[in-house]
Amino acid sequence: MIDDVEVTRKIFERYSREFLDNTQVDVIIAGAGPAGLTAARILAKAGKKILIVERKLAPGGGMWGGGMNYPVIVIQPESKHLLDGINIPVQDAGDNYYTADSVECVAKLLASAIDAGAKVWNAVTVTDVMIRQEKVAGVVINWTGVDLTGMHVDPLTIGAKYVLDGTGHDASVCEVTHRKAGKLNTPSGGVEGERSMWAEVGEQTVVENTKEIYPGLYVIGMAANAVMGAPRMGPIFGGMLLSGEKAAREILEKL
Ligand code: 48F
Repeated sequence: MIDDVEVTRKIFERYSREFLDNTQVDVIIAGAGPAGLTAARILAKAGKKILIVERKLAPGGGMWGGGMNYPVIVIQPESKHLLDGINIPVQDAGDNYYTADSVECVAKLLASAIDAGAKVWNAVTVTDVMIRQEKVAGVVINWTGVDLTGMHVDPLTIGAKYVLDGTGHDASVCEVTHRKAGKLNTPSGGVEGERSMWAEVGEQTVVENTKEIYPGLYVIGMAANAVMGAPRMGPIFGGMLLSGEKAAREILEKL
């Protein structure tokens, strides 16, 4: 026999237990794109408590659609280990280009992060940061539905030793930190804004620009180029994976 009210109770009991368990974590990652999921996997595998907060219902960010919705991505040889390591078949396309199935990439990046112990909250938006002693010490969250409709509902706060802005082109955690807390570690002190497509430069700078952009706040993936005024790069994803890996390794040394 299935009792509909019991179904409700089971969902709420488990969710509230898990919610409470994640109110203070080692690292919060805003955005479940390829950069955020890669960072989550490496950090969680090292035993850290990781919470990913994803605005949309489906994690995966801009990776699902490959290039113009042809579900294939291109990566460079130096990032291949990050797909090989989670059993994603990568094809040698010649001339130092490799390709992978974009849907398979999202599925396995997500599954491997969860298997490593990372928790994903979907349909939840990071709307602000918590600052203590001039350091980002957590994020402010609300249901995406509330955020989109603009209902006047006050948010909740989750604490973390480090926060990663993996929100892609929006760089929204950096933007709100700049607006409310002060200068970022960028040439102007603000969000410089991304430049037009140039894959060769963008793929290099996305790794260089992955850094602690404000005390306690790292910027990763496309957000790193958006913040630092560097180009976008379209459906080549090696830099996103390497950016997530770089941030995770740096944070592991500090935790
Ligand atoms: O955009 P996205 O995939 O970021 P990424 O990991 O990868 C970029 C590539 O997909 C592509 C590219 C490759 O060359 O340029 O764009 O840097 O994923 C970002 C995720 O963050 C979520 C958003 O829904 C997406 O899934 N997101 C954005 N703002 C917020 C957020 C927010 N305020 N709170 C929570 N999630």
